[in-house]
Amino acid sequence: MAEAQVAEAQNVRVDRAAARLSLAYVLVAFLSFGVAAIAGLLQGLDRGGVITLPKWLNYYQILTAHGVYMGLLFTTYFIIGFFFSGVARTTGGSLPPVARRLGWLGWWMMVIGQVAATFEVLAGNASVLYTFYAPMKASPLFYIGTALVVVGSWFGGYGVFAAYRIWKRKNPGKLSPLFTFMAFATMLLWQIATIGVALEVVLQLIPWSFGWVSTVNVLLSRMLFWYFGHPLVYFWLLPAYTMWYAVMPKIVGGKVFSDALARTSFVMFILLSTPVGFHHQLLEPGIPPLWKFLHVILTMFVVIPSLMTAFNMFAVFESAGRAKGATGLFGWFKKLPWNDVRFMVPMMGMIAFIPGGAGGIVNASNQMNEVVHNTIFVTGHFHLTVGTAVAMTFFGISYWLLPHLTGRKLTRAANRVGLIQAVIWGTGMLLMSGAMHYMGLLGVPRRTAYTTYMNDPTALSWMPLEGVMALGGTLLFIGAMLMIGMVVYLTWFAPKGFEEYPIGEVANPAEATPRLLERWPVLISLAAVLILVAYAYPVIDTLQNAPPSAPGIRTW
Ligand code: HAS
Ligand code: CU
Repeated sequence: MAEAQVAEAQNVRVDRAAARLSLAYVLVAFLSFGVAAIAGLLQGLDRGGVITLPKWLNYYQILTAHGVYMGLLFTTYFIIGFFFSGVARTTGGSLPPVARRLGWLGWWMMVIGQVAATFEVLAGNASVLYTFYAPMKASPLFYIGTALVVVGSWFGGYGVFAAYRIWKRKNPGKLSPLFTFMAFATMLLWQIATIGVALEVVLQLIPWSFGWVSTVNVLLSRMLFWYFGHPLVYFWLLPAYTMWYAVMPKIVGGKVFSDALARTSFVMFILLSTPVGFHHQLLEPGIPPLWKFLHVILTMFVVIPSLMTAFNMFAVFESAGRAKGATGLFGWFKKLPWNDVRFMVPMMGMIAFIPGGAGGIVNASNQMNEVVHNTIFVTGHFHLTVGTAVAMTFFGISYWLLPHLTGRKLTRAANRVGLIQAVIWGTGMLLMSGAMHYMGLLGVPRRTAYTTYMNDPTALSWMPLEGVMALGGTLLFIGAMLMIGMVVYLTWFAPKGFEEYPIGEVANPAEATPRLLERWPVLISLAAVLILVAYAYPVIDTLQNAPPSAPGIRTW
């Protein structure tokens, strides 16, 4: 590409129509985030024994709200909004009309579904947590609402697919832009993943909650849930990885280390994310141990693309630093733009992902899972992964994405507040998640309201740690409110101007990326084979030899 073209490509601005769509998603994401943060604060203080919730507000009700709003709504809206903007940015600045229409349709479906589900949670008809484990039974409207959110997110995905296909048709034989490829791959993973939860909700939970059938096959419902539940966590992670691979190099003044490596890691996630669900059910009776073991092995394989990502990031940071004159083994470290909120916030997320990922490997290790399963160690694990690595990357993205979309500038003052926000969030998470990991090893259960277990001395000895958790949670709440303030400022009040949408250039454009990485029919078939190997026998076994089906219960 000629110099002038490169310069032009760098300054591509997402056009108004695409920006409005993207903004609609991102703003609902942060609205949901704010609600989730309030629920989080209340439950942290209640569990820590600092406050007592009023009679009309149940701990499990706000725990459900927190999980659904943070885990399902904040993430999904943000991801789709971010992807639409980046696809527009890397395919010429706009979205094809059909992609936008699909995007808006999806947005409306999600909003309607969200309102319905929220209504039921507030009414106290759905305190079933974000995993809605049967035989706990919520009202039909809760399941219908959440199903509508998922179907809406499919339409967001169809919008991304449409933009990708139209670009491909206009550029025959060319490799798609890296960002657009990653958005496509992630939404494809989401399609594969959500088959499980769609089957569970439509075939099992909705008919059962209406009373059309009186019992539910609990084992099958959980299998279908975790078929979805694990790739769900990569649906959260891959947009963060998209930022790390495709955007971060530009921010640190470096280049994309290897296009082929980046795409290979995403393809590995498509293949390996799904056939691993039993690592959430290692202690569940009724699943043959051999199949659990197979899922454990495959889980260790799906760690590889994350290790590749870690390698890639170090390579990007080191080569960027060396290009700026860094010497010695760690000289590059000092050359990183530590005062730039666009770098610093996602970087804190990355650092948190090292212990977060290590904890995941502990969880997945068959025998060690017996120690940590159903303890608050697991809660600590996912607050480091989704609550820190992913959330902080999303915060970091917002600092440039929002002003880019609204034609404003990220000011120096906003940059400084952003850094403070990040330190508060990071400290809160360190305290809360650190306490959670430690308490988990002591055997403290997860998903429990405040209790002293009839003043049992062991349980009483946990109380100071519960206090640390509550303190961390309070800091997180302050960080969340600051973040909301920044979102409002950057969307409506920051000075007008142009904020760059950073997209990295590939270091060695001459290095050929294997074409196989975009042969979707081949890759989807391979994924299907792995899913059949991992799930066909256990599902058939469960259908034929299921333990007695259960009637619904309300535990709250
Ligand atoms: Fe997990 C439970 C295993 C990753 C989220 N996980 C959960 C739950 C959630 C969750 C929400 O095997 C709870 C579900 C529930 O409610 O019951 N998890 C893993 C494994 C990984 C993993 C093996 N989890 C994630 C990610 C999540 C997430 C990512 C969200 C985004 N997880 C489990 C298991 C359970 C589980 C069991 C069930 C436990 C039970 O018994 O219930 C792996 O994917 C992790 C691989 C990651 C790495 C880290 C690589 C590091 C990188 C950063 C590099 C840093 C740089 C910066 C470059 C190996 C890429 C360096 C700079 C410096 C200055 C040093
Ligand atoms: Cu998992």
